[in-house]
Amino acid sequence: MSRATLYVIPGSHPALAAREMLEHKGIDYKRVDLMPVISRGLLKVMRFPGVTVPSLKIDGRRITGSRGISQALDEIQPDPPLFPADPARRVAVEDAERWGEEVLANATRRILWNAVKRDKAPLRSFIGDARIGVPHGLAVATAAPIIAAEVRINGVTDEAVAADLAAFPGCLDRIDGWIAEGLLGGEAPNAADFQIAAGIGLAMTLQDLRPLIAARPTGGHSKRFVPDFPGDIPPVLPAEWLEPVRAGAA
Ligand SMILES: N[C@@H](CCC(=O)N[C@@H](CS)C(=O)NCC(=O)O)C(=O)O
Repeated sequence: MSRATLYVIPGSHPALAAREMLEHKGIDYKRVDLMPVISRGLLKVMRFPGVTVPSLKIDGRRITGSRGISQALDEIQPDPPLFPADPARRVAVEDAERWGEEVLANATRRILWNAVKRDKAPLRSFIGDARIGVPHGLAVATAAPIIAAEVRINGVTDEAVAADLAAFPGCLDRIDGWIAEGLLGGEAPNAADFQIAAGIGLAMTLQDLRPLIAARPTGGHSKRFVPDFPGDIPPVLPAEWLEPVRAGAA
């Protein structure tokens, strides 16, 4: 039996993908909740190869990154698999998973921090039952330096986020297409299902975006693979940024 500890930040989408993958595999694990930014120093001290969450310690191995985790989980416990046995289908799932991480998850992370920069109060709704070492209200009240650091670390400029939103309808079309062709949303979940469902789950925490996503196959897909995504952000993004999303969803 594998012994696993998963390091997460409450509401982190790749961390939620990792949690769902561990649960899908039936691997027992301990979850450790970290505060953003502070997480970096702790993961470094613990000698992980990177400073982001999710980071997983399992069977003496230390892995940082949701895609490294999905690969390692299949090595450690092949059943049920996260990648198809057929080589061509495996490549297709790996490509979709990589897009989910490099394009979708980065865009939704930038959108999230831009919204939180405008109003930090909704951060509290992301913490849920997490044990972060300080009272949740205090964590939110003192979050300004953490938000400023995340904005810097993740390149959260207004220009980048306006561009992310302009590209977002294309992301939704791409995911709906993959669902229609059966690459995503099949009977047997794959690593791309979890990665992409989590990225969309984060986008759906924004009331600005939720109704536009919920009406599409990708909304149902996200709810199926990451059902308990925490967080709720009332409308906060500039109306002109949302125009392309509304037009693309119509
Ligand atoms: N591409 C990485 C993303 C890692 C990442 O940026 N994680 C964020 C949370 S979503 C994090 O650790 N943020 C805290 C920080 O960088 O200070 C993955 O899929 O694991």
